[in-house]
Amino acid sequence: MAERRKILVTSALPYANGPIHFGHIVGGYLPADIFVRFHRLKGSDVVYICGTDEHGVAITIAARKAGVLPQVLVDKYHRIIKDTFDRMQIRFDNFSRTSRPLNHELSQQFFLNLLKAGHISLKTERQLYDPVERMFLADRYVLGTCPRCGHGEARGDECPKCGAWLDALELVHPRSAVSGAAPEVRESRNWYLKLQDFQPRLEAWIRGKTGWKANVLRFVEAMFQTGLRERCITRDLDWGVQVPLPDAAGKVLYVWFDAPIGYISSTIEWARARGQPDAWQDYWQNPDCRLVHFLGKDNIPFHCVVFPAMLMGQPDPYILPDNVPANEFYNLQGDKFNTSRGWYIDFEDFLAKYPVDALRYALAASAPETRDTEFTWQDFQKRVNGELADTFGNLAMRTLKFIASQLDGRVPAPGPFDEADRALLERARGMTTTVGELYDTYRVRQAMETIMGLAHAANRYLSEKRPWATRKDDPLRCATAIFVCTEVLRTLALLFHPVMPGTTERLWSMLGMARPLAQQRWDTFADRPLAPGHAIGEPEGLFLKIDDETIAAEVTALGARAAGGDRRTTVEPTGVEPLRDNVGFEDFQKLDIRIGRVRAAEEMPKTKKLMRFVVDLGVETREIVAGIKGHYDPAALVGRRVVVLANLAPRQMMGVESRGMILAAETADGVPLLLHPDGEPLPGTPVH
Ligand code: B3M
Ligand code: ZN
Repeated sequence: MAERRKILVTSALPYANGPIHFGHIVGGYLPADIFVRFHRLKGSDVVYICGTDEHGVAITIAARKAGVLPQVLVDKYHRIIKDTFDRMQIRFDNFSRTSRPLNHELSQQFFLNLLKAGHISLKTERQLYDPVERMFLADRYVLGTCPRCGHGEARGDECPKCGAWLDALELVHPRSAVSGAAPEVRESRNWYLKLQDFQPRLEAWIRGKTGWKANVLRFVEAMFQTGLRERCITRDLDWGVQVPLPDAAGKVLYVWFDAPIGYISSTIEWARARGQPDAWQDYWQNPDCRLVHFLGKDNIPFHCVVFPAMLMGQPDPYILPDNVPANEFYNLQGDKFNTSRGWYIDFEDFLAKYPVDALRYALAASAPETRDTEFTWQDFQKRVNGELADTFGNLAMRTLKFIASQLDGRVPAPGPFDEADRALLERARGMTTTVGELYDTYRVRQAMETIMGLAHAANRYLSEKRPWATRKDDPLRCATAIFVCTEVLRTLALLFHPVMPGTTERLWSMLGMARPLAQQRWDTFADRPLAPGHAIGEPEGLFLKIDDETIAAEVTALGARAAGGDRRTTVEPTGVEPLRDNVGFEDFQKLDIRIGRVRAAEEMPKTKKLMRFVVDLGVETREIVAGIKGHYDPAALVGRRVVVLANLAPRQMMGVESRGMILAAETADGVPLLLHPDGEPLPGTPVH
């Protein structure tokens, strides 16, 4: 037997700086998961790799905003993001984190290899510098107008609108995202990757590709036209992968250097976990392996130019992607998804009310494969009611209930086929080829249309054949029609399986099948029709319809949330203690609670929890010790207002006299969340 085709599939590593939304899922994850599930049915040897991207300024800015250390932030969002993927039935073979030591080591090795081969140069060049915050402004720390498309919110390294890979110095009207100040230009010593060394090889490689999306090719060609040049691949930051050289203190690798290497380290992790530590090389270093990167269009330059160049510059023979099927953007009811503005749909919430397969289908059927598309509640309702329930579900119920009630629960033996019977049967049988081709070439939307078209045709056929009317007078005609419809249903289960795995397995067992659908073989499926006499299982509804009021309520709730009613909090409460006994107002009045302003904050040595503060209370400044170490970045707290119980009797804590208490909420898992007032009251302002 020929060796099973090896396929390595990756989905872009999401930044662990916030929750992911429908747009992420439909762009880089669901299409990949569908592709992987399809290829498992094909019998290919597929490995599906992902993980969180935990470095870079996307992380440090979010951590700073939340007032926590980057590590605390990425730990939290790694968990939350992974949970969303689980709920969405996106099944990676390994889900790693770029902050793991293995990824650090491998990234440093890649850097040293490129340096040794002469593809990296060290230069002192001009960089943007924030005079207020006294820091170099890398990447997202600087905003400005995109020199390519004129978008006003371009970042120092990329434009979220047109996807250009930028140099911060190219931005028109740059401003610091930290202080808002106009940056100065200062010299800094950094390492540059000489991309121009690879241009001829990259061009030859990409121009030899067939089947790539036009948007991806256009983008890359434009980069070639401009001409590839040296790009700075190190940053003055204290979060990330250290530059592995003796004279590089305070320098880390640019996040887009170590992030794609995360694909490789995640594959190594997978291989080690299976007890075959070298198995990753059978994919990454095997010229017969097909590598596919799924992602959104803003990640094109890094996957089609930068990472391939980094791979070409290694002494080991890495493979390059066979395809990079990048998707366009996905919006929500006419506007961009925006979690901080409340313009999003919470996965947990959504999936508590609607089945995951309905969402997977609706997303797949509206995926932004060739142009920007959007999720609307109305479209979701239409797809669930009109397509899943009334077309696919209806065919299943009409057919299976008929068999159960009229035919003793057994698939009937067909009589001779007429033209209509044969046409439908052949259409169904040919579908493993046509739909297989669509799945294999990343055209999921068209696959959904084609499969639903078959369900639709089968419903029409059933209405024309009217088996319930021919049952008595012409039982053979009745049997033939039911046989044909059962064959169509069996095929629909397979065709829809990559998109709706749970529902189709349910249908499969209603069809009375013993071995799971996931273990069927795509290529031989059409040659193994149901045997007459086969006993089916218990038919039950596949999809529930959603009524108009429910949809109207969802649309209203979305609007209300965006208007500020229900913002997502940073840390979810997980449990509450019972309320205590009442106290009199006089007792409450004894407490002197004031607004304080943090003048200084530092972590105390030799303790796990304590941080030492100097707090301005208006009338005086004093020292207070608080148990929040590890949860907040002390530097980010300076200047912040806090709420202080000012007349708590002084206490000695680790050698410091703490005078007062900084109030914080404490979550059930022990995370302290500092309180702060609305507005900016003066220090000393009383609280009651
Ligand atoms: N984290 C960008 C993004 O989430 C980035 C992808 C990395 S893939 C190696 O858009
Ligand atoms: Zn742009």
